[in-house]
Amino acid sequence: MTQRQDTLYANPISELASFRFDENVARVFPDMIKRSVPGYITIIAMTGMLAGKYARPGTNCYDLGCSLGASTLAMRQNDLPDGCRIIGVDNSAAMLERCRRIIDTDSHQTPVELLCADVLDTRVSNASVVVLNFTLQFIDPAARDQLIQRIYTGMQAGGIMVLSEKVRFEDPHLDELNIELHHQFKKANGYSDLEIAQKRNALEDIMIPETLNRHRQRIAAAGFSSCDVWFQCFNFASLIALK
Ligand code: GEK
Repeated sequence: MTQRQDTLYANPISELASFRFDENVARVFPDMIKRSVPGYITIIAMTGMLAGKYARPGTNCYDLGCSLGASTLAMRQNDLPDGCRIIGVDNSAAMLERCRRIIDTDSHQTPVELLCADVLDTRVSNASVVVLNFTLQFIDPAARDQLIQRIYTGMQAGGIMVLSEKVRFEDPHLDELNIELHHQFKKANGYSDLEIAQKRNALEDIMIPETLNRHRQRIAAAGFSSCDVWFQCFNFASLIALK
């Protein structure tokens, strides 16, 4: 599938609507996420490696908010044990339709099931691996505790959850600094000041980052036995939590 450049916010938009994961976004998504999220490539590749280590025979590996299936493919390409099944979930039909076509071009063996559904309505069961790569930040904060609790309940002992997020810093000075560094990262990747500002405004009400402490506290409250950050670049971090 051809990869197109993200120019969605390149021209001035008089009435800026909230960001939506529609066909326009799905079409440019690989370029958008690589140029916008520091460490994205590393996080996806290591998600696959972690799944290779923690997936158990006969269990489910979930990719919640799978978009075009980058984490699903990274897991699948790590030769998961016999009887494993990957379940990718996304509530954007445009994303999922493209995801299906991409997965169809991959010849690895692990079965992949793709569900067009809200992760808040998705049953998690018999899971040895659960991945939320940059998805929780789009979920209503009031629903996040319960989602993580349900994930924990649906996991096997010894299983792993990978949670990657844009984060906020408690110290306002550090928060500002990291926002600025992230914008510099985007500029270095070819986004203009206008593109950065318009995208930021479009995301304002639908992407709500939390502090690492808030994530840690929620993960501990759900019952996970341990949790820590394994990757961070500026205000983007990835945590692993073990049941
Ligand atoms: C990757 N993990 O490439 N239910 C299901 N899906 C949702 C929901 C929801 N309630 N809310 C948002 N999404 C991917 C990247 S992108 C991150 C994930 C980003 C989906 C939404 O449709 C989108 O595809 C994805 O979560 C977030 O590693 O764009 O910054």
